[in-house]
Amino acid sequence: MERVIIHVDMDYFYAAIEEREDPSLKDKAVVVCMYSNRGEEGGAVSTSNYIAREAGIRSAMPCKQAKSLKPDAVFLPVRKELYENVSARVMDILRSHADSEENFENISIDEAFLEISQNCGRDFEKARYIGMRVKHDVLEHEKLTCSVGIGPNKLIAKMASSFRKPDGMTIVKPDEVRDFLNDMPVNRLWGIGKVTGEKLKKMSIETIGQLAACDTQELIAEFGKKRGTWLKKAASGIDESPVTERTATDQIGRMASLKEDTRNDDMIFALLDELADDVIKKAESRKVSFRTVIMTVIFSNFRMATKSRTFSHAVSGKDILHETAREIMLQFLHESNMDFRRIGIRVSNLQQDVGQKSLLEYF
Ligand code: DCP
Ligand code: MG
Ligand code: MG
Repeated sequence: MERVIIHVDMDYFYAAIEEREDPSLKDKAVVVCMYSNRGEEGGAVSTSNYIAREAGIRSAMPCKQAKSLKPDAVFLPVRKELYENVSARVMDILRSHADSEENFENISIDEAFLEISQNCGRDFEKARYIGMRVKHDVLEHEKLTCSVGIGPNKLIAKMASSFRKPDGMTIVKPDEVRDFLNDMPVNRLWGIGKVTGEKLKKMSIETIGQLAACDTQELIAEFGKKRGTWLKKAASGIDESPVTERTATDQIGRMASLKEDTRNDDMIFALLDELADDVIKKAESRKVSFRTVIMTVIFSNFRMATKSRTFSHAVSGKDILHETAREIMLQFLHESNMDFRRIGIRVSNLQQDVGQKSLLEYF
């Protein structure tokens, strides 16, 4: 069955956030630096805005070198926590456009895949509209631009999002995949690094089209079975990997949208109980108890709020989670008069339950 997948990558993410926070930076070259413990001299460039990139400044370049390329650029230290908070809010906006919770995959601080096959009825014109909505929502709520790629799989969507940057959107329909890839340099294929790129060059394979035309056996002989087969497939634009949320291993959580934006207690608590039940089931199957309950709500204006409660000891079971979740939810309801859009519940500070047998062994 054909799929439709969106990849979103934020534009010059850290530097864009700094520009947003301080509008006086707008027309200046901005370089965000990760300073090492040797101070300003030893740092490397995390990212820079597009004005700075015009001067040749690139990520991972020594800050010293960046300074010599553009002495009048504004150099700022990385503020990771701020960027992580912005990222979490952006991800919530993006997630709300995916077919469902499970059809969303956050792959880095500024990137995510969304499967939208159902939402667009597998129609790439409707997908274009969803892509525009995504860009619009991110800009409206976070004052940041992003670039969007839409394709029949993750590989193509990912390569499409970097095709036009910043603030771009590139759609590659299934029958356009071949042309899209054909003349691209082989090292632009997502997943090909320096080493593979150089090996291919030695084999006189310069473009993705040439790689796709290679004999699979020849590639297997050079790169091994797994890698060789992957190269052939990827160069042909084939990628079957699913879009799936990677949940943190130290947390168990569920989040879902309400049927409509609402403050209705019955609707909110019904969903909350359902989510809590799922969380408990997962915790029980992993045989863990938890000490912390965290609740996240997203309001109708996409603002996000989080509250948590930590117990002095590990707890488990449905009753305590339901009770805690309801208490926290009541606080949210008291503190705001906004409608709720999504609610999430997760447990952390997990502890492996000690079974009977191991208890005996322990003593
Ligand atoms: N980053 C970093 N060090 C790197 C690369 C990236 O610290 N070597 C950080 C800073 C970036 C963020 O990760 O803002 C996202 O990385 P991207 O590769 O998506 O780069 P940008 O978002 O900055 O720019 P672009 O507009 O090219 O996506
Ligand atoms: Mg980016
Ligand atoms: Mg990125």
